[in-house]
Amino acid sequence: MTTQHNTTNPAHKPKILVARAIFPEALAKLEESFEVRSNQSDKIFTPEELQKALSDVEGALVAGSERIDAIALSEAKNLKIVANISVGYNNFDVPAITAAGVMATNTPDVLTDTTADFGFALLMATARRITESEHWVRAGKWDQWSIVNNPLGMDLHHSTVGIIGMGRIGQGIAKRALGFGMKVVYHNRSRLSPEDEKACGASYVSKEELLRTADHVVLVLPYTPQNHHTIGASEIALMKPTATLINIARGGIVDDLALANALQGGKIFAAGLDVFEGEPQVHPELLKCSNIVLAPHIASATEKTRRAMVDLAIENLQAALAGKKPPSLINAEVFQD
Ligand code: 8YV
Repeated sequence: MTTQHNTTNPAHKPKILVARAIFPEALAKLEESFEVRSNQSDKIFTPEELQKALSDVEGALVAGSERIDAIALSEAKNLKIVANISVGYNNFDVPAITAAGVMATNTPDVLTDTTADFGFALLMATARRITESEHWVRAGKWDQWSIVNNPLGMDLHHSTVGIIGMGRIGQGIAKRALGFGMKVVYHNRSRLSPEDEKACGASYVSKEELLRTADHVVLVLPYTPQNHHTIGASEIALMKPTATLINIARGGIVDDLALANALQGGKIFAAGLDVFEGEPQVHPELLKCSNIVLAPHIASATEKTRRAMVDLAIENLQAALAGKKPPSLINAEVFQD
């Protein structure tokens, strides 16, 4: 599955792993300085393959599909850095990586606006039933048009959006919502500064109040074991029957089966999902729902942003292997000047 890219003078080039396909120009740039083992076939490594692929490299570029934990690192005697091509790093067991003396990095900031754009797009598509409408057209049902028989949606303008997880991307969604005249409420582990709240036009509320009052609930919080099933049957029960739920955070933040049951039972109006429990699998009950918009984890997927993510991951890797502090180091305690 992997291909070895030999260089003219490998003795002077540290060995690195590129665990998923990246842009050819980025790979070529890496090959100038490193002996690159790359998985350009893009078939996701099994845990055994990953363990073996990490065993003799000094650096690795990985993505959310690679779980980096004590087992993956158990043979990695030369490894100095694992550079995630992703801002979220729930695929990293950070204490295990730190214990192995390995630097861990991610790709913050470069994807904030692109991801916030997508969150808003998914919200609009869900509230206005855009994919359902497309299916309606494709099924030749347009001639059944009537004032009351179209797929009727829910308004965004002048409605209330509730954002759970008010980091950079959550704040980006809030700012976009202001342009639609929406009221913004949010819930977060910690409250924003008064200046940041003002910039987002956002009011802090409890999670329960948010779920009870929001017309649209958008999830943008990081996945941690504490955040597992932040939204389950009892949280959905607090939501308005007319509400939409958008998950661009991580699979596991929502109990997907509970959501499917709620959508099928008309407990909420609709959902838009970019992330799933056990992705790339999608719960079969979700696939049965018509009042849902499904996307394959594409919130950061524009060419410009994916290139910027790869470039930042490479910058992190190059810095670490040159003995410098990577720009987005997660476990600073591992870095020694
Ligand atoms: C990635 C993401 O595309 O950055 C993140 O946290 O979820 C996406 O931008 C995905 O994780 C692949 O690594």
